[in-house]
Amino acid sequence: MKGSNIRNFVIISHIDHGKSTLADRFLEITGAISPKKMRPQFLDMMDLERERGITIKLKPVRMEAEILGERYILNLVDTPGHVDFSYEVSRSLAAVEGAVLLVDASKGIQAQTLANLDLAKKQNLVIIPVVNKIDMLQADVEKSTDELAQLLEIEKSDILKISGKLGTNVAKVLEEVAKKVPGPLQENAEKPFRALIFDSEYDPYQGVVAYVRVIDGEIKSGEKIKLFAAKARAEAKEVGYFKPQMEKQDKISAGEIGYIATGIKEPGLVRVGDTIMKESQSQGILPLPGYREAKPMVFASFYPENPDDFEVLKDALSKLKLNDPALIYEQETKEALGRGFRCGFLGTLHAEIVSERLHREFGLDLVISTPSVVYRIIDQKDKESYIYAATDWPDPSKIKETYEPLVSLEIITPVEYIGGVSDVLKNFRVVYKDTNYLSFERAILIYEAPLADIITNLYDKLKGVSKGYASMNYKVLGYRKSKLVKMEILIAGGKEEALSRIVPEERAFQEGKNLVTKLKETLPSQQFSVALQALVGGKVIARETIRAQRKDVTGYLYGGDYSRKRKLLEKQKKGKKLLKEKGRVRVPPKVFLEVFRG
Ligand SMILES: Nc1nc2c(ncn2[C@@H]2O[C@H](COP(=O)(O)OP(=O)(O)OP(=O)(O)O)[C@@H](O)[C@H]2O)c(=O)[nH]1
Ligand SMILES: [Mg+2]
Repeated sequence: MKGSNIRNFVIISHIDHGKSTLADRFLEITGAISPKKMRPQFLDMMDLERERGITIKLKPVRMEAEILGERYILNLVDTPGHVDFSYEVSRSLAAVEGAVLLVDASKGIQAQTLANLDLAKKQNLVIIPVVNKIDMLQADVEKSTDELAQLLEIEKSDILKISGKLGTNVAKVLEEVAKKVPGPLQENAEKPFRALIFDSEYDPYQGVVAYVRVIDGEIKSGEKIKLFAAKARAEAKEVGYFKPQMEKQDKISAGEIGYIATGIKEPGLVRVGDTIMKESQSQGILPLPGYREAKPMVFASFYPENPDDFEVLKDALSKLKLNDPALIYEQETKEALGRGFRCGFLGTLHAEIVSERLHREFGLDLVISTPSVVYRIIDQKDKESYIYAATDWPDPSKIKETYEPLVSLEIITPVEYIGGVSDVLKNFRVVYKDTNYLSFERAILIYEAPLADIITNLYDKLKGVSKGYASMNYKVLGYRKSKLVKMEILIAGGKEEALSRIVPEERAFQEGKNLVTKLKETLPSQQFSVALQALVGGKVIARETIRAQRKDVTGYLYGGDYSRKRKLLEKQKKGKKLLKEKGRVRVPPKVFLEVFRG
């Protein structure tokens, strides 16, 4: 039973602890990327990732290096740190044998350090603990090393101290990977071909391209394949490695990470977690374990601004899902909005990224309903139903009881910020439960909270009061009875169904006021004044007015020309009349998510 010289590993950490930067150094050391082509966070290739400075997609790359006198093939998967993209992490973990666990020495252990470590342990991965950013002025290397040693129950001397930015000790990380991460068993090369799909994307020429970890056997370009769960047959039109760009090979073999272009044009047939086999060897072959499906926490409906784009949206969602399997969607029709899709996301950043990708990659402008959690309702006839969008909220006279999802919220913070964190939480409906300590200086505060409260802007607020040190994680506990009402928004007298939301009754006034104020700030002003109203049960609970932009209409005309001026004012009047007839001000797509963020 000899292990091969292949090492498959991921880098995991809390957001921003330096995974992609460390990957840069690996790419340099191994010569995978030439110095001329290098740029910071090289593997963050999407424009959105570069603009926001965060990783959104997992990214595999194959490198080769001589380490301690031996030649190794290193298959690295860089993962995102933001909690909304944790499904990318869990899929990556199933494709590898080891994980480099990074901790930023200026921040210490944070919430997703713990969450991602848990995921890696469940997969029985070898963990290589590393304290990063030791070059920083604010770094407390000793403290971070202590915390990590305690957490993993290991000696402090087993923890590497590096600077991914400067390259300090980075080569040692690769040595540890070579020494400690087991190589895939060579005997698997003799078995019938099996590969796990851990990601995919759509290519207009190649069809669906499956990202795979080959478990057994090998496959060559041109061979016939079978997808186990989908029961689909196809041909491996091309196979190859990620360098990190796709590079064609004659074959890919047991233990390796690579891709198989399937030529399949129907996106739904290729699912992550499915097993690819060879058609000629599929008799009696068992599928690989696959993944748990992602469990969406937040729902929002997407409607094309132009109803004619419905089919484009449908096609776009199916292609995007290949590359973002945490996204789920289902067709729906609403009287006020037309045909669209109810979409499920892992969090609000995920919702935002999906809408942005639909816009950038598929040219779609969308009306997006206010993201919402799933509510449970018992009606007067004792019938239970689940509500995914405020638009589906029944008439109050039909409702007997309302319930909302409750979570256990864990906030990790240095003790000096406990006061600030508590102040922030006063504005949220949380109940304090317990405090644990990671070390003398760092506490884990545990609360119970409604999911709806924590998915909006709690995270940003915590960051704000703690200089970025506090972090949070949550687990859904179940449903809790709660008095909830539907709030509706009228813009210039017209109901804007997509902006309706469910709010706790005791907070309706405050929420109404916040919402119309936010709308006033974000809606572009019109040539006429626009009334903004929030209603609960048909009663106005808050109002604001966006003043007309009257001056602007004629402002650019110099003095005298009265007739032209009059014409413009006439036009303005017409606008007002049109508005009265249509009863609608156009809400630009961006406003929906901006208003939600609060
Ligand atoms: N001083 C210093 N800064 C670093 C180091 N490593 C990373 N950074 C900085 O930390 C920030 C985040 O780095 P990334 O490599 O994008 O972090 P990441 O873990 O990949 O982030 P996500 O993928 O979004 O979770 C960037 O501004 C980096 O320049 C380091 O060793 N020293
Ligand atoms: Mg990254």
